[in-house]
Amino acid sequence: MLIRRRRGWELPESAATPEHWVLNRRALMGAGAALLPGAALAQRVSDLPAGPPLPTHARNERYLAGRELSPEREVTSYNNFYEFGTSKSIARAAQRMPTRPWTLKVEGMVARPREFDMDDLIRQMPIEERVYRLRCVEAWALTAPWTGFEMSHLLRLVEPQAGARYVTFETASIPNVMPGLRQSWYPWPHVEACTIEEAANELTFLPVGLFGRPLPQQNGGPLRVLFPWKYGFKSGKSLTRITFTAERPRTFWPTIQGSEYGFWANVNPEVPHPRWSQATERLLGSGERVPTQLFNGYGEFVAGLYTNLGRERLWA
Ligand SMILES: Nc1nc2c(c(=O)[nH]1)N[C@H]1C(S)=C(S)[C@@H](COP(=O)(O)O)O[C@H]1N2
Ligand SMILES: [Mo]
Repeated sequence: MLIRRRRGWELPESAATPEHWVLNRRALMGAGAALLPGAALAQRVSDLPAGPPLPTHARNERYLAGRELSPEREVTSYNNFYEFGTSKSIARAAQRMPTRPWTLKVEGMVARPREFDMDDLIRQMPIEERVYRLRCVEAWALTAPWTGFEMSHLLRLVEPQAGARYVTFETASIPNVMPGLRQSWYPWPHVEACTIEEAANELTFLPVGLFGRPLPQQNGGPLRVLFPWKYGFKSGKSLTRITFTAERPRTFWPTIQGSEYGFWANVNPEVPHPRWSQATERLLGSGERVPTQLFNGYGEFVAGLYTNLGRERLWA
């Protein structure tokens, strides 16, 4: 049992990109289709359904990734989403999850608790595109354009109470489409959390789109959260509830393996995972190894959040 539940995390390097996609991509390039994004999209080689284009939203140039975008195909086919299984190839299974109607509950210590219909929420929020890097604790990383809205806008709508100190993000539990929920040794539902200050930070983003299309289920559609300066396991997918509390909640990964995964999970190349180094990361697509940066390179935005927390285990 122990081996089983650890398996996904013990394969950080071995679960390579499926070879047939690499081959197919070469064939596509050979046909000259990769020159035009539109042409490439029209000739998608995989039978994984992709959504229609979203309306165009301006890219916010304040957040520069300093890296090329990862290939869309890799980002949408190499995923961690344990509700659908512990392999990286859960995309097809995830796409069986219906994303409409979809309700997001925002509750707990807020002046205005709300139940948002997904499409109403999107209409009320200022939507923009941001290119963010995402660094998995397993040492693979991606760079992608996400369409969505800043968490701070949602905070303004629901008005957290003065005593609210933590924000919990809960993923949908839909047993008939999520085979992973039958793995009862996991503490479902997936909940991860942050402090109210982290939630209000300008980087905390709620994507509803990816590469200019509705956010695919395998990447957390229809709505997820992104903390680009934290290890990826903090960025919960397919959210149905956001709860404000005074106490720090018990969250998913620290419950499973508290010695390896903590509450804060800020990226730090100098603090190794107990079973591997975090000094470098492997880029999805090219497979290139590059140095990992403190706070995943977002220190200018977030380092100030942690100056008075010296006693906390900030890096795991
Ligand atoms: N509900 C849920 N959210 C999740 C996960 C998960 O298993 N379940 N995996 C996390 C991990 S470990 C990572 S690295 C990222 C991966 O996001 P991506 O598949 O969009 O790249 O999602 C995070 N969010
Ligand atoms: Mo991860």
